[in-house]
Amino acid sequence: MATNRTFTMLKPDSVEKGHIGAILEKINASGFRIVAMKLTQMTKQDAEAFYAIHNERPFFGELVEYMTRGPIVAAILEKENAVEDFRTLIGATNPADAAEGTIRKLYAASIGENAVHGSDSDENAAIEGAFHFSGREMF
Ligand code: IDP
Ligand code: MG
Repeated sequence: MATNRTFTMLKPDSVEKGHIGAILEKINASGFRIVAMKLTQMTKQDAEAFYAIHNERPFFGELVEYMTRGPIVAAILEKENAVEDFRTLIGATNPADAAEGTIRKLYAASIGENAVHGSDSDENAAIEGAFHFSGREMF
Protein backbone atom coordinates (compact mmCIF):
# COMPACT_ATOMS: atom_id res chain seq x y z
CA MET A 1 0.00 0.00 0.00
CA ALA A 2 1.28 3.46 -0.86
CA THR A 3 2.14 5.65 2.11
CA ASN A 4 1.31 9.32 2.07
CA ARG A 5 4.72 10.97 2.42
CA THR A 6 7.57 11.74 0.08
CA PHE A 7 10.82 13.67 0.32
CA THR A 8 12.04 16.44 -1.97
CA MET A 9 14.98 18.77 -2.43
CA LEU A 10 14.87 21.99 -4.45
CA LYS A 11 18.41 21.60 -5.75
CA PRO A 12 21.14 24.31 -5.80
CA ASP A 13 20.22 25.49 -9.33
CA SER A 14 16.62 26.17 -8.23
CA VAL A 15 17.81 28.22 -5.26
CA GLU A 16 20.43 30.10 -7.34
CA LYS A 17 17.88 31.04 -10.01
CA GLY A 18 15.26 32.28 -7.53
CA HIS A 19 12.80 29.49 -8.29
CA ILE A 20 11.99 28.48 -4.69
CA GLY A 21 8.71 30.40 -4.58
CA ALA A 22 7.46 29.25 -7.99
CA ILE A 23 8.24 25.59 -7.27
CA LEU A 24 6.65 25.68 -3.80
CA GLU A 25 3.58 27.29 -5.38
CA LYS A 26 3.23 24.33 -7.77
CA ILE A 27 3.74 21.88 -4.91
CA ASN A 28 1.00 23.57 -2.86
CA ALA A 29 -1.33 23.87 -5.86
CA SER A 30 -0.92 20.12 -6.43
CA GLY A 31 -2.30 19.36 -2.98
CA PHE A 32 0.83 18.49 -0.99
CA ARG A 33 1.03 19.53 2.66
CA ILE A 34 4.46 20.57 3.94
CA VAL A 35 5.38 18.34 6.88
CA ALA A 36 8.96 19.62 7.29
CA MET A 37 11.09 22.15 5.39
CA LYS A 38 14.45 23.92 5.65
CA LEU A 39 17.14 25.77 3.70
CA THR A 40 20.32 23.79 4.20
CA GLN A 41 23.55 22.86 2.42
CA MET A 42 24.81 19.32 1.97
CA THR A 43 28.43 18.52 2.74
CA LYS A 44 30.42 16.29 0.38
CA GLN A 45 29.98 13.47 2.88
CA ASP A 46 26.19 14.06 3.00
CA ALA A 47 25.84 14.01 -0.78
CA GLU A 48 28.03 10.92 -1.17
CA ALA A 49 25.88 9.11 1.39
CA PHE A 50 22.54 10.37 0.04
CA TYR A 51 23.41 9.31 -3.52
CA ALA A 52 25.45 6.20 -2.56
CA ILE A 53 23.32 4.07 -4.90
CA HIS A 54 24.86 6.01 -7.82
CA ASN A 55 28.51 5.82 -6.68
CA GLU A 56 29.60 3.63 -9.59
CA ARG A 57 27.98 5.84 -12.21
CA PRO A 58 30.20 8.05 -14.42
CA PHE A 59 28.35 11.19 -13.33
CA PHE A 60 28.76 10.58 -9.56
CA GLY A 61 31.53 13.16 -9.02
CA GLU A 62 29.62 15.78 -11.01
CA LEU A 63 26.45 14.99 -9.04
CA VAL A 64 28.17 15.42 -5.67
CA GLU A 65 29.81 18.66 -6.83
CA TYR A 66 26.47 20.04 -8.03
CA MET A 67 24.48 19.05 -4.96
CA THR A 68 27.00 20.61 -2.55
CA ARG A 69 27.76 23.88 -4.36
CA GLY A 70 25.07 25.90 -2.58
CA PRO A 71 21.99 25.71 -0.42
CA ILE A 72 19.01 23.48 -1.13
CA VAL A 73 15.48 23.43 0.22
CA ALA A 74 14.78 20.03 1.79
CA ALA A 75 11.18 19.09 2.55
CA ILE A 76 8.89 16.25 3.50
CA LEU A 77 5.53 16.38 1.72
CA GLU A 78 2.24 14.68 2.50
CA LYS A 79 -0.56 13.69 0.16
CA GLU A 80 -2.42 10.54 -0.74
CA ASN A 81 -0.17 8.49 -3.08
CA ALA A 82 2.60 11.04 -2.43
CA VAL A 83 5.61 9.27 -3.98
CA GLU A 84 4.02 8.49 -7.32
CA ASP A 85 2.08 11.76 -7.60
CA PHE A 86 5.19 13.81 -6.82
CA ARG A 87 7.25 11.94 -9.44
CA THR A 88 4.49 12.79 -11.93
CA LEU A 89 4.58 16.47 -10.86
CA ILE A 90 8.37 16.77 -11.29
CA GLY A 91 8.60 14.91 -14.62
CA ALA A 92 11.35 12.81 -16.19
CA THR A 93 14.97 12.99 -14.98
CA ASN A 94 15.99 14.56 -18.29
CA PRO A 95 13.97 17.77 -18.80
CA ALA A 96 14.09 17.13 -22.55
CA ASP A 97 11.85 14.11 -21.88
CA ALA A 98 9.71 15.73 -19.18
CA ALA A 99 6.01 16.33 -19.82
CA GLU A 100 4.68 19.86 -20.39
CA GLY A 101 3.88 21.69 -17.16
CA THR A 102 6.11 19.52 -14.96
CA ILE A 103 8.59 21.19 -12.62
CA ARG A 104 11.58 19.82 -14.50
CA LYS A 105 10.16 20.87 -17.88
CA LEU A 106 9.67 24.39 -16.51
CA TYR A 107 12.80 24.85 -14.39
CA ALA A 108 15.48 22.22 -15.14
CA ALA A 109 18.44 23.06 -17.37
CA SER A 110 19.73 19.54 -18.11
CA ILE A 111 19.71 15.91 -16.97
CA GLY A 112 22.41 16.78 -14.45
CA GLU A 113 21.02 20.10 -13.19
CA ASN A 114 17.41 19.11 -13.01
CA ALA A 115 15.94 21.44 -10.37
CA VAL A 116 14.33 18.98 -7.96
CA HIS A 117 14.63 15.61 -6.26
CA GLY A 118 11.70 13.30 -5.59
CA SER A 119 11.89 9.97 -3.73
CA ASP A 120 11.37 6.92 -5.95
CA SER A 121 9.72 4.59 -3.40
CA ASP A 122 7.97 4.68 -0.03
CA GLU A 123 10.99 3.02 1.55
CA ASN A 124 13.40 5.62 0.17
CA ALA A 125 11.02 8.47 1.10
CA ALA A 126 11.24 7.39 4.74
CA ILE A 127 15.04 6.94 4.61
CA GLU A 128 15.62 10.27 2.84
CA GLY A 129 13.26 12.19 5.13
CA ALA A 130 15.04 10.81 8.18
CA PHE A 131 18.42 11.69 6.60
CA HIS A 132 17.50 15.40 6.71
CA PHE A 133 15.00 15.78 9.57
CA SER A 134 14.56 14.67 13.17
CA GLY A 135 11.11 13.79 14.51
CA ARG A 136 10.87 17.19 16.25
CA GLU A 137 11.22 18.99 12.90
CA MET A 138 8.24 17.17 11.35
CA PHE A 139 4.75 18.63 11.76
P1 IDP B 1 15.92 10.96 -10.49
O1 IDP B 1 16.41 12.17 -9.75
O2 IDP B 1 14.93 11.33 -11.56
O3 IDP B 1 15.41 9.87 -9.58
P2 IDP B 1 18.31 9.30 -10.85
O4 IDP B 1 18.51 8.39 -12.01
O5 IDP B 1 17.98 8.70 -9.53
O6 IDP B 1 17.17 10.36 -11.29
O7 IDP B 1 19.61 10.20 -10.75
C1 IDP B 1 19.84 11.00 -9.59
C2 IDP B 1 20.33 12.35 -10.06
O8 IDP B 1 21.62 12.18 -10.68
C3 IDP B 1 19.48 13.04 -11.12
O9 IDP B 1 18.36 13.71 -10.60
C4 IDP B 1 20.49 13.99 -11.74
O10 IDP B 1 20.71 15.14 -10.93
C5 IDP B 1 21.75 13.13 -11.74
N1 IDP B 1 21.92 12.40 -13.00
C6 IDP B 1 21.21 11.33 -13.42
N2 IDP B 1 21.61 10.91 -14.63
C7 IDP B 1 22.62 11.74 -15.00
C8 IDP B 1 23.47 11.83 -16.17
O11 IDP B 1 23.36 11.04 -17.11
N3 IDP B 1 24.38 12.84 -16.16
C9 IDP B 1 24.52 13.73 -15.13
N4 IDP B 1 23.75 13.67 -14.02
C10 IDP B 1 22.82 12.71 -13.96
MG1 MG C 1 16.37 8.68 -8.22
